[in-house]
Amino acid sequence: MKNRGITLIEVLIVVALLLGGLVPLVKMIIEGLRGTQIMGSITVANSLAQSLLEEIKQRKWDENAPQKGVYIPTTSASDTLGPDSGENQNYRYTLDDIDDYDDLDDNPIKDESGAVLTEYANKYKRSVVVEYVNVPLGGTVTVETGTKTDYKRVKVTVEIIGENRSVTQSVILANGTFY
Ligand SMILES: [Ca+2]
Ligand SMILES: [Ca+2]
Repeated sequence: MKNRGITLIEVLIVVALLLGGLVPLVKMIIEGLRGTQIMGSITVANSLAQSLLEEIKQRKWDENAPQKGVYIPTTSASDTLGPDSGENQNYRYTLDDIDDYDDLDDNPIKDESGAVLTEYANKYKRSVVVEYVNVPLGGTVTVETGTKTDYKRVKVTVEIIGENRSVTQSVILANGTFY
């Protein structure tokens, strides 16, 4: 029997089948890579949030506290949240208590000395909110706007620029607690 070889139609069918299988495969790979990239940026954002939170936890609870972890009555806590005289959020080494970080807008992201961390510039930005909260036993934490309480909540948000995503980490720190 004569070997008739492969016809053009057959070749085209094989090519079409290959392409048909390739397109979803390539799509899957691209989506996978994109997913990995998003997971990567969320991991970085979380570590940027974590490191700032750790830095803040090194500060004393209040401007009027003599040192970290020393109890002071609520009445003598400073009246306003935010940096105090001579302190500058662009140079975070000047911040000595946790609420000095309130309203911090860390964009571009900087280290404590104020040096821009270029690897994160235009990719991430950090912001902080510090507020007095009520922490009732077994109840829900509520924000206290009227007066001072013995609890400050520190919330660090890291936004991934261009991805419309952000991560937030927070901690509640109590007056006089060793942490
Ligand atoms: Ca201060
Ligand atoms: Ca302060």
